[in-house]
Amino acid sequence: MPFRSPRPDVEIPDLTLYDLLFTSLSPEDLEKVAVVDGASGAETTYAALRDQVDAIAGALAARGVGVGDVVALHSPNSPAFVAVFHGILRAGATATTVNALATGHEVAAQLEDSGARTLLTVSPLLSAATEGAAAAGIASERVIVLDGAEGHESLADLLACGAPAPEVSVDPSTHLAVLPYSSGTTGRPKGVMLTHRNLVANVAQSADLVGVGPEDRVLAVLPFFHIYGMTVLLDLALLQRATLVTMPRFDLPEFLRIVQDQRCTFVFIAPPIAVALAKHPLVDEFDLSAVTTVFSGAAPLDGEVGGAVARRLGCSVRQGYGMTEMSPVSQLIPAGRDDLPLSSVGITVPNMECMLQDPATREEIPVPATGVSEPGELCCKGPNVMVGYLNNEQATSLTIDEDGWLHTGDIATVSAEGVVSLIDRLKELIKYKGYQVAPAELEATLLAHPQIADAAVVGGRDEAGEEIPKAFVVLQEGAELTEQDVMDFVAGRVAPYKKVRQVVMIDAIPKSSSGKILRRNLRGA
Ligand code: 4UU
Repeated sequence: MPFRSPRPDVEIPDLTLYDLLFTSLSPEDLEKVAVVDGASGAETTYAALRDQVDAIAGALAARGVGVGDVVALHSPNSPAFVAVFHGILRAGATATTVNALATGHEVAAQLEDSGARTLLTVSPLLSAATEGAAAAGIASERVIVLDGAEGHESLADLLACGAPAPEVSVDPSTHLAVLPYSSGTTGRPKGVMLTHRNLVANVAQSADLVGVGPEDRVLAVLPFFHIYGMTVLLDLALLQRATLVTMPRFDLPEFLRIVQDQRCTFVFIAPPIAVALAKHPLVDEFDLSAVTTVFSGAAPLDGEVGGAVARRLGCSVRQGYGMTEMSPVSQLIPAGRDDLPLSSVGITVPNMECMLQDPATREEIPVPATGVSEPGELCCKGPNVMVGYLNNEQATSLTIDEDGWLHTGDIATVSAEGVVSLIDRLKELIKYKGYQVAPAELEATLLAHPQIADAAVVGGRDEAGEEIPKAFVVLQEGAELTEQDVMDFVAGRVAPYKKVRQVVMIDAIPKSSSGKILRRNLRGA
C-alpha cells in the first residue's frame, strides 16, 4: 500500500498563479511591504508590486509576448526579479529561469532548448547573456537589461510603457507557468514542464506545514531561479503576505548583517549555510534574535549541524525535501514538529501518494506496522508532479512510469508514522552546495578535450565531507595531462559550481555490457 500524508488533503484553487497571489489582496495587504532589497533597504509594497507586475505584463504583450511564448529570466535575486517573474506569467507566457552563474554556452543551450525568444537579464551578467542570445539567434532588441545597458531596453522602459496588462485566459491545469531545468535521474538538463496548477498545488500543499505567516520577514538568499526559491519564496511567502528580503548571492558577513538589520524571522537555506551558522565565529557578532526558524533543503542536512544551529540561534531548525519535477516539495518537517529528527525529511505533504520500490526487483516495499521500512526508491504521485520534460518523451517515460509514479532517484525509508528518511541517491545527479550538477554534461565537456579518451563523473567528497564533482579520466596514448590541467580545462567551460574538484586518472572506465558507466563502482573509489 502506498503511504500518504498524516494530514488531510487540502483544496487546490483552480487559479493561475497571478490570480492566486494578486487578485485577493485586501486593503491592509496592499499597504504591507512585499519585498525589501536587503542591500539598500528599499521597500516595495504589495500594491506597488502588483502594479509593476501588471505594467511588465502590458509591456511584454506590447512587445509581442503572449500565450505560448517562452521568456527567459536570467538574474540573481532582487525586487525586480519578483516583479518580472510574475509579469511574464501574467502576460500568459512561460518563464524559463536561467542560473545566474551560467556561462554563455549554458545560456545558449537553455534558450535553444526552451525555445525562448526574449531574454531578461542584468548588466553584471550581460556578457554571458549576449553570448548566449547571439548563439541562440535572439536579436539584441529582444535582450532586456533590467538595470540598463547601452543599446538595450531596461526595466524602467518596461514600467514606463503604459500598455495595459493583456486579457489572457489560460487553463491553469494545462498551461505551462515555468520551465526550470533539471537533469532528473539521468542525462543532461531538461526543461521541466510545470503548469500553474502544479505550482498553485505545491503552495497549497505546503503552506501550513512550512509555517510562514503574514508577520514573517523571510530572507530570500536562495536563488529564485531554482525551484526551491521559486515556490517557497516567490510564491508561498507572497501568498502568505509575508515580506521577502532579497540578497543577490550568499556572503556570510552581508547575510548576517541583513538578517540582523532587517529582523528576519524565517531563513531558508541550503546545507552549506547551516555549516557556517553552526561554526563560524562571526555569527556571535550579530544580533540574530528575530530568527524563529531556519529551514534547510536541496541537499542532505547533517543532523548534528542542524542541532548546533538550533542551539546557537535559539530557533527551530527544520528541513524539506523535494525535486524540481515535483514543484518541488514532497516531504518536510512541519512547523511545530521539532520532535521529528533532523536526520529525516519529515512527513509527506497532503494530496500526495508515495511508495518505496526495490530498484532491483521493482517490487513495492511495505510500510511496517511498527519501526522503519527497508530502503527503496521513493516514488510519488500528486497534483504537483510535472507534466513531463519538454520535447523529451523518452526521458519523461523513464521518470514517470506507466502507473503514473514519478521516480525520484532517491533511496529512502519510511516509518510506521510516515516519517521519511533519505538514505542514498540512486540517480547520477551530483549536488554541489544544493546546485544541480549533471555528470553527463561534465563527461561531454571532458570528452571534448583531444587528449582525453574517456571520462566518468560521480559525486566525491571534499575534506569537509561536502559532495563535489569528481572525474575519472582515461588519457589518450602519450598524452601528458595532469589532474590540474583537467580541472582547469573544465573550469574554463562551465559555471563555477559545476567545476570538477577532484580528478583520478585510470586505465579504463568500468562499463556494463550495454556501455553504461558503472557509477556505483566509481563512487568511493
Ligand atoms: C537530501 O533541490 C531541490 C529541491 C529542494 C527543496 C525542496 C523542498 C527544498 C526545500 C523544500 O522544502 O530540487 P532539485 O531538483 O534541484 O534537486 C532534487 C534532488 C533530490 O532528488 C535529492 O537528491 O536534491 C536532493 N535533495 C535532498 N537530499 C533535495 N532536498 C533534499 C534533502 N535532503 N532535504
